[in-house]
Amino acid sequence: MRKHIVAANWKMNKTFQEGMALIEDVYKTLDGYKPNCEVLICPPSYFLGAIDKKYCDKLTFGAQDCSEHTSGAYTGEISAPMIASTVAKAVIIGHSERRAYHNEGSEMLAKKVDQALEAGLRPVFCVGEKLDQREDGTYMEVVAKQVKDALFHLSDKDFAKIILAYEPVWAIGTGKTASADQAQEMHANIRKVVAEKYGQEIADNCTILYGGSCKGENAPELFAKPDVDGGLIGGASLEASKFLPIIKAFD
Ligand code: 3PY
Repeated sequence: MRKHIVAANWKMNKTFQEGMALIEDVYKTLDGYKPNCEVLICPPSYFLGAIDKKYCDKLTFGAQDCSEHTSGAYTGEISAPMIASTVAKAVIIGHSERRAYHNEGSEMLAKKVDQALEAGLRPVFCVGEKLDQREDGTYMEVVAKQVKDALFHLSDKDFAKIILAYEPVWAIGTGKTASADQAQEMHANIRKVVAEKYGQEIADNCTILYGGSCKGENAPELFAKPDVDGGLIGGASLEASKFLPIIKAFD
């Protein structure tokens, strides 16, 4: 059975003290409770070196981005090996905010994925269509192309380490959520595209998360869909009391 994951994308939120307190809060809310999913927390990278290993018995950690370079004169950048030298085991790559505000296209994202894999991190690779692409009916091809262009150079062994996250851009930070049926339709198509290249077994084992205004109220319906394997959670991951119901949606 493929892995279910509820992942928190804190984006650029929380001071160091607030972030450490939130990790402690999330950890405490899991006290005496065994989630039916992996709980992955992706805070701003500068937290990662300071996170106590004691949290890793219940939580896994990841970064929100990595450089496409290994090291060198790239002021402000953080490399995959740097991330991997902390508690982090994963890294989000290709979030629509990075694609939009930092001009990240498939060629660059493919290099970031290679960097992450080389450093032993699991890439959480984000895809998703914009509103006009949803409305003009091209959304399936758009998302299939994002998957193919950045990932289909990978070997079977490497592709098997990828976690995919479908985040329709029109549902990010807008309060709008794809309906559970819209998410299922897209996830099933992504899995089909993966199966055509890598075979049914790898496709069936690939975790595909839904992201975009996912919260406690809609998570149970979304996660009940057969091809939705969890969520990549923005705003609702910034308070333990809002995040916990999403984790519990797998109960
Ligand atoms: C959101 O839920 O808004 C996200 O972008 C999660 O990555």
